[in-house]
Amino acid sequence: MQRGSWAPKHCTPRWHVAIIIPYRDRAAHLNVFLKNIIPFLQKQLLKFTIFLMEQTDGVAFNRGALLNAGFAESRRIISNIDCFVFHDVDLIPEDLSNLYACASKVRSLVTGRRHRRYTQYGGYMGGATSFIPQLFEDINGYSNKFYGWGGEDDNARHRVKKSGLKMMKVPWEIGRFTMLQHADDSGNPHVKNMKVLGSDVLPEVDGLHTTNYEVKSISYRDHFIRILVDIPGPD
Ligand code: UD2
Ligand code: MN
Repeated sequence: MQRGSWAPKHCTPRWHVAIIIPYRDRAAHLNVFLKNIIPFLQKQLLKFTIFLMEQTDGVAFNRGALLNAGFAESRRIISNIDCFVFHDVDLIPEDLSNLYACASKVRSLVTGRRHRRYTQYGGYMGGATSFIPQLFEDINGYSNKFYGWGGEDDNARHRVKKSGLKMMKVPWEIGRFTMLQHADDSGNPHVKNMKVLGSDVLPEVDGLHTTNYEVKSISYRDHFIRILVDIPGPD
């Protein structure tokens, strides 16, 4: 067994899932998240490894670049991961039948928050999404150009469409999550020109293959692997 991974003992798991968490300065959320997600994934009898992709201070938060770095680094550490779930730290799944697995299409695992339905525009990509590695490569990952809150999820929707791929979402009833309360983060100001950028930054010019980051440290914790990365500021 790889360090930092978990697998069921009495059956052969169908997937080895990497849970990639974009993260900075949300220790209270991380605690609650881990307490909930670990038993949840264990009950689903998945083999899994959680990667906490933590961005150093100084540059506005960049969720897309962190997720790209998480994809690349996790594959470098464990070569045979066959399913990726990109997951906000503040979302707790409420229904055990929301299987954290992959399909031949991009899957959005989130449909609503508690009893509220998210605005379900087609291709909603926020919160938690699963990809087999080939699909993530097909859309060239996320854009790296979104510094601050917003836009990278809508841009990902354009990338899926532009690459001729389809998305699926889990049924409304099982895709409900609790979102932990939070205020806006000072290191995560709203993205300017979100709409323009949302449709403009396309997979041909920017994404997984152009992600620029420097790994500062990798540490193995009890149930996850923390990777601290420096992301250079916007050009
Ligand atoms: C929505 C989306 C999220 C993302 C974001 C826009 C849902 C449920 N979530 O989240 O996926 O598209 O809009 O960028 O639709 N984070 C930190 N530290 C920070 C800032 C962010 O750890 O200082 C991480 C953390 O994992 C957080 C995630 O980034 O859950 C998304 O940021 P948010 O929770 O502030 O944004 P929110 O809830 O509007
Ligand atoms: Mn949130």
